[in-house]
Amino acid sequence: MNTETPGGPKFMTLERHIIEGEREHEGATGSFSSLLHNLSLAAKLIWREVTKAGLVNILGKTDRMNISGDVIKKLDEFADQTIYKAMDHGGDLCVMASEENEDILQIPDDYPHGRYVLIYDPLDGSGNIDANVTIGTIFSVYARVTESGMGTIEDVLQPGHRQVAAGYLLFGSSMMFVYCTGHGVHGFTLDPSVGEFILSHENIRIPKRGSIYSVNEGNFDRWNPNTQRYIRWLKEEDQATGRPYSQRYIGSLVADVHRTMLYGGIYCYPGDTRNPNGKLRLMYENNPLAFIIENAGGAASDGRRRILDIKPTSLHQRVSLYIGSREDVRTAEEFLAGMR
Ligand code: P6P
Repeated sequence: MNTETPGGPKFMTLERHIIEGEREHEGATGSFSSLLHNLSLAAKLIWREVTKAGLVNILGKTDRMNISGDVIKKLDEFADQTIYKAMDHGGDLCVMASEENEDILQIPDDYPHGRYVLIYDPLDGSGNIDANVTIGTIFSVYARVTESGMGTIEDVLQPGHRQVAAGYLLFGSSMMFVYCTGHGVHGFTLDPSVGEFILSHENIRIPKRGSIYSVNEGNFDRWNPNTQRYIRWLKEEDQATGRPYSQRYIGSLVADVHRTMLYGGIYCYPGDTRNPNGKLRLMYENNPLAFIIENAGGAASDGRRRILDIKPTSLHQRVSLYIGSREDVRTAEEFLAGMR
């Protein structure tokens, strides 16, 4: 515990933080807390395999592709199954949806059905697994819209502004659990010696403008001219506006967005001539990260519309993403609208 500097982050575990959050909601049944607790257990189980990757036969590919055409890695499959099994019997959920599965995932009939919906990307950035680069899990929680019983696609296809919570797990030099229930964004770092997530980043706030941009410039020739002009503008010399920006791109969305939230700047995945709506999935990636970034004081758009206002039309639909510091996202939107 940090006793030298009074006023530093209080010594708080994720469990305690969840319980205190529950107490602020009159009439809370504890179901939401139970959901988050079970998710934190799944996080530790996935982390245990991620740290062993390379030592046991958990690396490499399966012979399956997901609906989005991505080859499913063994660790993807492990993470997907671990989350489902950790969450299916708690009685908190009426339905789930995973980026690795084409359709919604029903709760087994013999388990109770609850009032929440869990949508998750079990292991994002999995192309980096074999190279030991940071990867992550992204999750999103909604309240069901149907009355009772088995959840339906209607419970899942909700606009992002209806999320009641969102978060991500970061498997990097240390393991982090970052989440938001609409009252600030809080990061917890796993202390493996006690197996507890300890509050390490309380109430994360993103700078209103940064000096880092994060995009795969390999796609430059396929972008539309306004997108190309924006990225060129970031690289021009102009001390008055803090340019040129530095370029950082890990190729793991969770890691790139986490850095953007802490340091400021912008992460972009633009549409292009090959993928007009970009590569990232609205329900599994853009919505949860937009909910988090907005709660940290930032912004997230598809270049024109606020991500959280987009009404989803299909489970795996892709949407371009510009996410980060509020002023950086606004500047990007001005270029994309041809206003600059
Ligand atoms: P590209 C990983 O597959 C992912 O979904 C995100 O984690 C990452 O930001 C993006 O794709 C990388 O895509 O086209 O730059 O390799």
